[in-house]
Amino acid sequence: MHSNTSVSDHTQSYIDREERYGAHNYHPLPVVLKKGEGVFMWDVDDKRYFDFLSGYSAVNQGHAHPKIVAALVQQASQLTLTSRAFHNNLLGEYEAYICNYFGYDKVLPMNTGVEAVETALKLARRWGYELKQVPNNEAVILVCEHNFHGRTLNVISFSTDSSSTHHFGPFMSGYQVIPYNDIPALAQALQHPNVVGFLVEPIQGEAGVVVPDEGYLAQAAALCKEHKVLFIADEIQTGLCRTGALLACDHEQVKPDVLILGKALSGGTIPVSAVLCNDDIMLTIKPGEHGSTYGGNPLACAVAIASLEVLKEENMAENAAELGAYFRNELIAFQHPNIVLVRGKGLLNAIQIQHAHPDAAWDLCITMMQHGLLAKPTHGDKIRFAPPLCITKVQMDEALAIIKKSLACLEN
Ligand code: IF1
Repeated sequence: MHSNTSVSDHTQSYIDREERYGAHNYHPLPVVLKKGEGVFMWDVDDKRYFDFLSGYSAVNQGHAHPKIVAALVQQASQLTLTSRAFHNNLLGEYEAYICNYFGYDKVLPMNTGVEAVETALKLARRWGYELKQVPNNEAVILVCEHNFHGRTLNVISFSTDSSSTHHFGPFMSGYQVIPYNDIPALAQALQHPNVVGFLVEPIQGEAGVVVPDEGYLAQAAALCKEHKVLFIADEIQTGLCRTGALLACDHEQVKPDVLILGKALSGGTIPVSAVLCNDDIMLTIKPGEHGSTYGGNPLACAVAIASLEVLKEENMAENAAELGAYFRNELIAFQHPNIVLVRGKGLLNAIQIQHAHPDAAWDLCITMMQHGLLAKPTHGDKIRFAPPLCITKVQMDEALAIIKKSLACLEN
């Protein structure tokens, strides 16, 4: 059953050096990549692969997008960092662009996704104390079971995944975990007067692309409004056209009180994240009370503007909706006995494998790798399929053929 994962000596030499000098905080597939372009990556032996992970939705625009790279290179030779001790000529342009793009009064620029999540949580608490008059240090933020919002100590404080929390305590208080996709549970939790926010992924990515029932987001947002609680959408993975709309919340016409973006905000070039909300929330943070060395740096501003422009210029939401539905329908119609579930929205999809062998999903990923497609299991038996949103129908058909051919490895 185990696929032969022998790799070339050349590839193995790279892997061995990482093993010797790098932290062992990941278990990557045995592939060493050196180049990316569009939906493809090439390894050190010049073998080509379809990228069906897209850097966990950071490379929505495709690898080495010419417009984004051009913006990066041009600005890199001009000015990369002033710090926020001084103004720069790009920050205001970027702030105006992204605020008008998503329809909010203001943006707080950060770098990684988890920094934006932390920023959103601080804003919710500050808003709670200063506008909702919650007693100091008693704010509660609701989060969902099986959430993934990043890996800082505060954010793992409300993780329900022991691999994220074991032996990292003690943890931050002020969070209440409720079941995902459960309106009665949310309604019950909102009775608590000190609740200031509800942090939610519109689709739970890491949990295995868990899509909530139709109407969940709209009902949750309405309940939050009714109880004067901020609806905080973590669209770091689901946003920026990945699910077939600009934001996953758009599928239900939900406008989050606080919108968190990251990953594809830079098209997979450098870490760029952002929190957007209106003045009543954003202006609760005063000068000197929050920030980051690289937050809003001119290089990030230039790259983010180009990355956002590309999404619209190349109709990536529409393409994700059309080819995502095609992908799911093709896999469902294939009716492979070991595929017990196909789910997702747009080009954020996953399959669930049922097989006597516990490593079946991993083995399938190894086989797909050997046939030229890269994807990775999540939570054991699920495999996420998330190609760049620039994928064409012809490329999708070639990728589907690889997936279908590789599934044969489960049959012996
Ligand atoms: C890793 C997971 C995905 C995210 C959502 C915040 C963040 C992420 C919804 C934090 C980041 C990344 C982290 C990356 C792998 C990947 C991931 F497997 F870890 F869980 F996508 F599902 N909110 N997700 O998905 O953003 O600080 O990383 O920029 O840790 O290996 P970040």
